[in-house]
Amino acid sequence: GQAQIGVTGLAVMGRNLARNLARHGHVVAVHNRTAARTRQLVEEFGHEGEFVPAESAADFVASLRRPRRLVIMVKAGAATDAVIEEFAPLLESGDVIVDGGNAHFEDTRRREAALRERGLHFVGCGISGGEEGALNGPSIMPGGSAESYRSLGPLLESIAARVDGEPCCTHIGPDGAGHFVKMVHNGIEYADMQLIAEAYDLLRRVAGYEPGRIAEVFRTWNRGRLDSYLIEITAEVLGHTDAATGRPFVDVVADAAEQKGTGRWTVQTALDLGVPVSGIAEAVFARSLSGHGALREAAQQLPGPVRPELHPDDAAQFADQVEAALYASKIVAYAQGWHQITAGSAEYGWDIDPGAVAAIWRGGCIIRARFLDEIRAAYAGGKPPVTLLTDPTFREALERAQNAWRHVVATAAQLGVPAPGFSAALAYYDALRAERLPAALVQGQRDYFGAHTYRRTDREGSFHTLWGQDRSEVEA
Ligand code: 2AM
Repeated sequence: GQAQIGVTGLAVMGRNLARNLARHGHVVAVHNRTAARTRQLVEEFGHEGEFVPAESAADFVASLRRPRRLVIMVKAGAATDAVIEEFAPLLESGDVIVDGGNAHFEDTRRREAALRERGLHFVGCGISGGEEGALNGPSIMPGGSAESYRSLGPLLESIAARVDGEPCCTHIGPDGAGHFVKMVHNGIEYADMQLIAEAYDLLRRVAGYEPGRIAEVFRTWNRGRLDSYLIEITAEVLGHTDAATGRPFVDVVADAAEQKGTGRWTVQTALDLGVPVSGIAEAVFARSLSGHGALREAAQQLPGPVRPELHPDDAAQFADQVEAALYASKIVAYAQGWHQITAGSAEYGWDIDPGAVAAIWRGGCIIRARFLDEIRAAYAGGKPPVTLLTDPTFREALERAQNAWRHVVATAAQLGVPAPGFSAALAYYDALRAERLPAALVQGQRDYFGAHTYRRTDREGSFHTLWGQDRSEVEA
């Protein structure tokens, strides 16, 4: 076989990935269950590079140079298993199967273990950036063995987005590490989007700005430390006018946010790992709440604050405070996401380099931003920070944002504007800072009703108070 790599599953993502590979001078074998798609790809885009179309699985495999590198781009779940089972028997020891779909990392771990038994490398590979990214340079998060990366890495790096000349692709870690990190990326994306949406809501309902004005504010922010793809596209969406009605586009869109599930996975996994990702969780819950029409309808009659909604005397000053609150909350959300990455890495033995993850998210993906350079720098020193919050750069930003952050959250509460992302971020920050937490009281309650025992601050051991008797303490 002559092809350096093959792609099977030629819907938009697979097709664009194959075109990206071909445009970079690689000979790409292409295959699809329905052969019409394969023919169409070669007809439409054959001039972009060297494609080797195959109609049968056997021809497809035969067209690949060894060790064979075969990328599967089909729907996550049963389809992925079906395609793996179709191709695995045709492959030989040392060949590499790449799953470029949005698989759950536990599925990737299972598939990797099963294929390793059969002498095959299986690489669960997170690919971020959507259709456009797949074609012009995505952020790529491959898991799997180090050996597989030696053969696959250069190909993937050649088609990834580039920032300052560096490819946005690195070997994340063994088995499911790549899909895990991609999952957390999406969770952080949910949190970031929610925070930006709250900033918009506050500028509109508290500062009294119209969407077009807010678009301008966001464009200004995008020239500063908040510079990011998400702020950029938010300004575009807010500046857009609905052609049919002449009204701001954002006002004619139904306010029920949908989700495909990776944010939910992030939170479910965080619960299992015992990692408090409250910013991501609030973002997932906020989308969920928005879709509960009957619940929201029933709640329309509930009373709000007695105080009228006062516009601050100085709306411009409030806008600056929202910018600071957004930046501080964003630091918290990302700190939580990185906590989850390091916790997952420890739990599964992945040895993930947290700075490298920041580096490959600087380009190609939805959360790409200047901000990620700071996170990378925070992990570049000798000893990684326990939390990003205490990195000197972020610590200073949090210090400067203090008053504004608190004022914005307090104002939101007083005026009845929901800001779950901003509030949860601030609560997390204050809880971590607290010298003593009311968790001590919770332990007392648990010991009272369930004899769950507690530890003491002054002595080793587990203790139980005989609440129903003379309230003496016994060592458990
Ligand atoms: P199709 O064109 O034959 O439907 C996205 O759905 C892509 O995954 C499509 O290219 C689709 O092929 C492919 N796909 C979906 N389910 C599949 C399966 N069970 N086996 C093979 N390919 C599948």
